[in-house]
Amino acid sequence: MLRFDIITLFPEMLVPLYETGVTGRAIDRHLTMVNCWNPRDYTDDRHHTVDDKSYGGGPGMVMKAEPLRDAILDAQDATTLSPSKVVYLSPQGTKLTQHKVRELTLCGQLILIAGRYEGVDERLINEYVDEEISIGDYVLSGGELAAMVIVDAVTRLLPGALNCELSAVQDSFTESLLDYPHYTRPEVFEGQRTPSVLMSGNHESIRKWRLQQALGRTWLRKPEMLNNLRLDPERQILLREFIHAYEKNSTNVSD
Ligand code: 9D3
Repeated sequence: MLRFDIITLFPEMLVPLYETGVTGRAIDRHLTMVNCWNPRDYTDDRHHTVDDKSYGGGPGMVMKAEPLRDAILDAQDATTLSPSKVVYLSPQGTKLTQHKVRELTLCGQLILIAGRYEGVDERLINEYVDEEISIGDYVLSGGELAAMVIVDAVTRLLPGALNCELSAVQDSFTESLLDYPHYTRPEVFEGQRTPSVLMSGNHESIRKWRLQQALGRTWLRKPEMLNNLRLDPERQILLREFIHAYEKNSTNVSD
């Protein structure tokens, strides 16, 4: 069982995660649990203050450390599942990768802190946060969507979470390539035919074609991914063939 405890001022944002798709089913199947903790419930002043002005001045508010700390401590006290890891979602974090997602599946409890405003008091991070993670180089208005990204990406790797186990695992090699193109009925859409090999029923030709497409698209769109791979002879030949055909086609006749 992997338990997600999300610390957020906007717990309503997380509702679709419980109710929908892979993440919802994983809860039904007791593979995961998702709980929200609202820092506002850990305030005792009349206005339930969770933020304050930044020391030193400047625009924007900062999330106060004490309500966040008390929410973290309650989340930790709510379970014996281990190991427990505290992740702060922030634009300053290490960029999330599939490697990191795999690593997070080994946790018993993941406490995800979704910040709002300019961020949280640095001392809360120093004392309570194990990892700071960003989901990419663009600006969100808070950490909730990033927390949902982590819950989704981690959950689908848990054994039994997907209906079709094969599409998650694949082999470790195809996982490091881009996907091949997919087609379904009708056979012709707005004049575009489905590649005939996919209609041939020849499973070996189809396997080769898909592997070649995966290699070729990786070469075209994310060539740096190929640098870290050792291609076996079959894959070398398929890729060479793809590059040859590509270069023949993209050479203008008037050149
Ligand atoms: C425009 C405000 N920025 C001033 C330089 C700082 C800023 C503070 C808080 C920018 C974004 C946010 C809110 N973002 C997140 O909480 C966040 C996030 C993101 O914005 N991008 C990628 N990953 C993440 S994880 C959490």
